[in-house]
Amino acid sequence: MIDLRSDTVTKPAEAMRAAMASAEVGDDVYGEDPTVNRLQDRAAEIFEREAALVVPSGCMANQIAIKVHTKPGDEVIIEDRSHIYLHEMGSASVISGVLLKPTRSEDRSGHLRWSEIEPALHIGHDYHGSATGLICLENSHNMAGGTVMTAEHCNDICDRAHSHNIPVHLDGARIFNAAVALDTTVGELTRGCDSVQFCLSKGLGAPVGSMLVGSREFINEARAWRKRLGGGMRQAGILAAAGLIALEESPKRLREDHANARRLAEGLAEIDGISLDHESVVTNIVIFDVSATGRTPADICNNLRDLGVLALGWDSVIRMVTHNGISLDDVDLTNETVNKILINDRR
Ligand code: TLP
Repeated sequence: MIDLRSDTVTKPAEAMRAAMASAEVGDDVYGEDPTVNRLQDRAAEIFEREAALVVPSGCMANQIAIKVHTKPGDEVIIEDRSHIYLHEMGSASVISGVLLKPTRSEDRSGHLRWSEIEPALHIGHDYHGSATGLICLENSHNMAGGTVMTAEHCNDICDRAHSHNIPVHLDGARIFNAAVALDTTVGELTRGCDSVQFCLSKGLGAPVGSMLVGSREFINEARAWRKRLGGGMRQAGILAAAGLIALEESPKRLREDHANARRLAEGLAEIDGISLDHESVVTNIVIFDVSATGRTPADICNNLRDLGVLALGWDSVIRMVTHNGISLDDVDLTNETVNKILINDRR
């Protein structure tokens, strides 16, 4: 099977499995797991922050950040196709008692500009409204097709938010993809944000885990919330050993995933009935519209599955994500398979 459903499907490399098998461990709830501590120190260093924390998943990392930054009744400004809004099961309302204020970015990239955030702000002492307690950003933007936000753009939002005493959290599940695409560092790209979550278990290829980075004070509070939410793991060094390899080694090969995604997009864009601007594909996510084929995405995905290709479809679009388990040959075979299915349709 050529599995393009997500970069979450990656399996740990041999080096990761070997490191996991021999990892030095301790009880991380006591802060005594040396491998976890090494991973946290390295993440803090790479992101140029005071501290970092390992958490089981990206969802938990985002939810802890929202909890630490806000109080119940606050409003959180967020792009309306972001993961926190669409795919975290209303957790921000359940856990933090906040309202998410979904705000549409009119830019194709899906990245909100300050001019779009400003009208959504609630600041001051309006007795009726709920106050803006946080702004959440996402880089790369998954549902907008892995699009990237520059450091300048991100800093502009952070500076203006901070001038109103509003913190900014970045869902950087794929921040390393964004940094590679923009030829910069994750430190540079996230400097203005008060907290960042990034995933070890997506394009970086670790089996489990995400990390939060921020100030020591933020991370101390985040550690307490991780425990409350049941995320205090014991000999987590077994997982952190794979995480260390993901952090140190995997960013070097993301360029390959991006080149594969671009080639996939170029091939797909040539197929009748598919609408896709391949120039907009700069990381590892390809989203294309199939309405003009007269077929539903679910139907096309079922046909693809029968021919050995897995993809995700919803509304009028299909998403394909490249990762370390996808080769150039897989990409070419996928393009041929989509072409075959849609050509057969036209006969
Ligand atoms: N994204 C998954 C699905 O949940 C949609 C995927 O296949 O892309 N932030 C962003 C931007 C994400 O894309 C995801 C996962 C998460 C957070 C959550 O990470 P996990 O799955 O580790 O909780």
